[in-house]
Amino acid sequence: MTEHLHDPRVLVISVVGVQSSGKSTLLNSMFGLRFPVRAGRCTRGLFARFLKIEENLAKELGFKYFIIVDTEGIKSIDHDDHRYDNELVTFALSIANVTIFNISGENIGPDVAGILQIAAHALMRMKEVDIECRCKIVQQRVSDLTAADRNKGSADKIKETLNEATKFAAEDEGLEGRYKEFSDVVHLKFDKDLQYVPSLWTGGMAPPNHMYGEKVIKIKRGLLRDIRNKIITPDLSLSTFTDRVRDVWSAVKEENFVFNFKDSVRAVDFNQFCLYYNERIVKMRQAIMDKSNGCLGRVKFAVEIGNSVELLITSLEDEVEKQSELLRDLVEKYVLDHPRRSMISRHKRGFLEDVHIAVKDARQQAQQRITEEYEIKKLEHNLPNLGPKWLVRMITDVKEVASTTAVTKEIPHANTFHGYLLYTDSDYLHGRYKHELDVLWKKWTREIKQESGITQIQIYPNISRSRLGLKIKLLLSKRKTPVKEKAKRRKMK
Ligand SMILES: Nc1nc2c(ncn2[C@@H]2O[C@H](COP(=O)(O)OP(=O)(O)OP(=O)(O)O)[C@@H](O)[C@H]2O)c(=O)[nH]1
Ligand SMILES: [Mg+2]
Repeated sequence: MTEHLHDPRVLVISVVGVQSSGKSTLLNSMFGLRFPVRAGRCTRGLFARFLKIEENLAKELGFKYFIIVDTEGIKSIDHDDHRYDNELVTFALSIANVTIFNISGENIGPDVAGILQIAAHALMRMKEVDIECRCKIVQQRVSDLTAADRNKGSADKIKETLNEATKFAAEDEGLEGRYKEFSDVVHLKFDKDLQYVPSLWTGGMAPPNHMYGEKVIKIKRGLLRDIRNKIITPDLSLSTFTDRVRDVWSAVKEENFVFNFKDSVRAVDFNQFCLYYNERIVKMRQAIMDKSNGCLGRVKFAVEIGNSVELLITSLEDEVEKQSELLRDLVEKYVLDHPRRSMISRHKRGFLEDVHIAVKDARQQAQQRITEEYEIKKLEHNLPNLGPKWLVRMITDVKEVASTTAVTKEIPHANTFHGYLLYTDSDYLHGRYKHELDVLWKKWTREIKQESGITQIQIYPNISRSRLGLKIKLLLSKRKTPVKEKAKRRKMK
């Protein structure tokens, strides 16, 4: 079709609203269409009609086709999860140049306001990729046309709620400078874009209300006026519309976070809970690390008097227990003191489960640090007598491997022990040289274990080899006669 019609420009109009609020009837009356209409749940999913504009009008407007999108009614009993509604509304808003919010009855209920809020939140993110949206609110089945005055108060309330929600969402997105009101996210002017339509059926055997048709025509004229005045512009061609549908659909599907919440206030509340919790986790980690630093200071002494590493770690356990309890209490208190306690308490269980995992993780890290230090100190303690001989051995071994694998030219210091320490943990090494060094490492640790008599020593795979190697080197070089002293002795001779 795109090819056949030479990829024409299109203007997309969508409608959203509660189930059976008369969306399809409104579009049918406005554009002479035949979207199915029925009492009870009728439209399912989204339907689009491609509509050719009469030639003279097309010339005047500057484009030839409308795409009219009718959507499934929100708040249907088939979808008790708000996620479906949120996705549907955001999708309909994002693919259209203008979206009609169809409201049945005198007021926008909290449910519909919630959907509008979540749409604002998501659209704020979509605006980052330049998706703009315009919005009209059609309030149907209001008792008579003077309702406009009566509804002024309710319109102000709606506006206030939406602006409040926008502020929340903007703060959460870190965009408070850019979005202050709902109309900053979705183009909507309350004085012009909020329209009232009387009921089509006045009841019983009464004929259709002619005022309905007149009012609908008036709304349609307003739409066309906005198009003529370039307030609403057809910025998409048929092919870019198809692309937009695809892009927006994946964006909507990826927006898991926001859509899982009924409205943006809830999303913001949850975010703040996360922030608070994460700050506490950092503090917990710090406290356990501080405690493990204390243990590290006692490692040397523990090795000298022959205490086991397990004994050393016991003192860490008290702190871990203390921190775990503290965190759990803080989560409980946060929920208890929260102004929307019943809502936020739903997340409590998840956070409490997470406390367990986070504490376990911090404990494991601390234990590992202590064990690593313990092994090194034990090695130092048992190694002194092996000194000079081992340094010479290691240097000779490394040189030999470097020369046989011919890497001396490619890798700086490859044939020195220093080079070995420098590169042994890095990804820089590969091929045969790396393999030979791995073999060497195993041989050295095995033989050091044998010679030092430390049969129980466990070289943990995650102990950094260069760290252990460096320790060995320092230890061995300490045993060597210092250069200055050598020179002194030579002089004396
Ligand atoms: N009383 C009254 N009934 C209306 C009005 N507009 C539509 N209806 C009736 O309400 C029923 C539902 O109308 P639809 O246009 O199918 O409503 P919808 O919002 O498209 O419904 P879903 O697609 O199921 O969400 C139909 O029986 C219509 O005849 C109205 O202004 N007043
Ligand atoms: Mg319908």
